[in-house]
Amino acid sequence: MILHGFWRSTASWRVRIALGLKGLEWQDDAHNLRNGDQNAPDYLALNPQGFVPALVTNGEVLTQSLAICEYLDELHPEPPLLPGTPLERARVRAAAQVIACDIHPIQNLKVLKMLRQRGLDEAEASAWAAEIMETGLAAFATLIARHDGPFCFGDAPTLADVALVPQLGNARRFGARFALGRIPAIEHECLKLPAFAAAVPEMQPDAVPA
Ligand SMILES: N[C@@H](CCC(=O)N[C@@H](CS)C(=O)NCC(=O)O)C(=O)O
Repeated sequence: MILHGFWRSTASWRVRIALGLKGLEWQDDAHNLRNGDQNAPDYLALNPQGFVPALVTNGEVLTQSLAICEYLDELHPEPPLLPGTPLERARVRAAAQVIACDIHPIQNLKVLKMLRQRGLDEAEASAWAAEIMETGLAAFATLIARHDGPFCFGDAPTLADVALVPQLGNARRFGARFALGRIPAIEHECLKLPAFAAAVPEMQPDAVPA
């Protein structure tokens, strides 16, 4: 499998965690988003959205990180990323989508670039991203509050944790406050697991030192 990604991309990070949790091996093909590699014709042929990640497996190209994670989960059911009942699965998917559908898409690189083109300066664009993350993560914390830990939904990581941990990395980058409810404890617990620890941006071959 080839994972087209970028070290600091939170969506690529989600897939790295899922691959790691499943004990799968893959090769990285890095595309530097800062240089616009995602818009090169060769890459657009893989993902016309100009987004990473894309996973190439058995000659097929898969896009959208959550769809990729669920594909991996269906092919490699252990350990499961989704729980056993429809109700529990709906809850986990809802939490993951708070991040992947309602937080991340409105503060990603493309959107921040558009805001800058429309006159926001660097500080204003960063403040936008931080505010989106703070309000979204506050809702996420409330959503999972009534569930037991140490992970978002019980004693094993799910798709919700796979989405959460990378978003916290992004929140940190933009100075967003996220020490809400169980969130810091969940991050701490996840990072004890090798799959989460190996997936952090700084551990990736294309990482650029700060
Ligand atoms: N919903 C997509 C989002 C993908 C996405 O936004 N990727 C970002 C990096 S995290 C990207 O490639 N951005 C390039 C750009 O904004 O130009 C997914 O989950 O895969």
